[in-house]
Amino acid sequence: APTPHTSGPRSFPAGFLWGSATASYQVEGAATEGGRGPTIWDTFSHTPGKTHNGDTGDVADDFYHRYPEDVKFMRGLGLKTCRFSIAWSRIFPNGTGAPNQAGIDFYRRLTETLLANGIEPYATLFHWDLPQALQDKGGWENRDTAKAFADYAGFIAGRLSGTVRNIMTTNEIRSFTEIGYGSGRHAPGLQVGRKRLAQLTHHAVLAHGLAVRAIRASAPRAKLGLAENSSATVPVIEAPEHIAAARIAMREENAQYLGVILSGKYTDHYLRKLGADAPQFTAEDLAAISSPIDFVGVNVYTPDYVRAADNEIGYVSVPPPASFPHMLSPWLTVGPEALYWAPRLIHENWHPKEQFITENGCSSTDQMAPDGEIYDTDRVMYLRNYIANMHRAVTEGIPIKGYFLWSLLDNYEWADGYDKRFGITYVDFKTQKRTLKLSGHLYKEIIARNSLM
Ligand code: GBH
Repeated sequence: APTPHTSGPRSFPAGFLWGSATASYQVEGAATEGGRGPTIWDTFSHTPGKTHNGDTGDVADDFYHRYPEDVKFMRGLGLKTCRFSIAWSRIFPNGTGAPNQAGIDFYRRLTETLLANGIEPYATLFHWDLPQALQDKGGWENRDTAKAFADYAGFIAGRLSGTVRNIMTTNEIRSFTEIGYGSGRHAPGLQVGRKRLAQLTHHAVLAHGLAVRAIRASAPRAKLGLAENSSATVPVIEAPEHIAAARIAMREENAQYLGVILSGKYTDHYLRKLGADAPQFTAEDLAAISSPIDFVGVNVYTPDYVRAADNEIGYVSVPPPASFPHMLSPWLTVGPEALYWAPRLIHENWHPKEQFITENGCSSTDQMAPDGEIYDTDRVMYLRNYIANMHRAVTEGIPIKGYFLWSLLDNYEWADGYDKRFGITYVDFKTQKRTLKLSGHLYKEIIARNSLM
């Protein structure tokens, strides 16, 4: 095996955490086993016409049963860490009320198995699978959901404190609010309009903050953060005026998500833009929302190009032309420099102590060649270039401590069902057989050397 190094021109700092990321509903399956309660994704995926081909996460990667083999597989890749999510409805089948011991035991076994294989667990407490019982009471539109989340978070962090030291409260507040209640493409499939969307987004950031407080009380040694898909603003040309514009855009495009969480304020521009549709909130809410955290997780996929403009706010967005290259998912435009600019501009705006890239990856056609190999050379190209840009950020002193590739396995890609594969490992969904793709071999080499080649 190659010797890991830390001093070559393309190497990463010693101890850099290379990992992979997944989410409960996308991999676990066993949707009705172990006392798990129904979630909004069970309801949505079983509603005709909502997902590609009517696909559901009923079985997915069957990770609930196959995790012992899958963890061994991770170890074979050399992964140092694994990001997974806890299904709220396995712990509290109705969102609140009596806990379900079988659910707690599942995550205890999973995290013990990870540790026994030398892999550090990074747990996300909410990756979109809201208990249906809470949706029946209004979901994120109901402020009580924030309190219910904090209760669940404090409870499970305490119960797992023996094996789980690193916790992310939520995954992508921006996505589950905008797509669940704005466009309606994801569960619960609503289109509530701008005012209600702003208010429920406030409840979601409040849920994060209240959860931070609850976890500090129940698991004082935990390292806490969240995983957010910030808008990854990129200066269209790397010239000082456009860089300054991208810095402002980072602040304003993320004002109701990372911005309020890291600064404790909604920006004047955000509140002015919304006018009468601005959320109702108190100073106490803002204090809770901005409770200190230990790290910021950033999910990076696509660039949002901006340029300087002579207008009130100082920038305009530059939408990609129709010819712009993208991966198999039409939304996934290829802009490797997003993995340099997002961490840098987050650092320059809010100075979080540590950052992690909590997701980065892509969809590809992933056809199996006659020799049984999967030549996903486009994903190899994608990863090499994105990781090279992260390397630039690390080299310039942005405190990025680790990288979680999305995803270890092909899995249930939400409304796209099993049609879009994001794994570095191919999954035959008929047999559950796993086959490492060419991109998986690349990642294994990068981890072994702690360096790009
Ligand atoms: C992440 O979202 C998620 O955290 C993860 O669960 C997911 O599997 C992964 O990315 C890959 O998609 O279909 O036009 O409505 C990334 C941000 C936001 C990108 C929703 C896709 C849907 C666009 N995603 N967006 S559309």
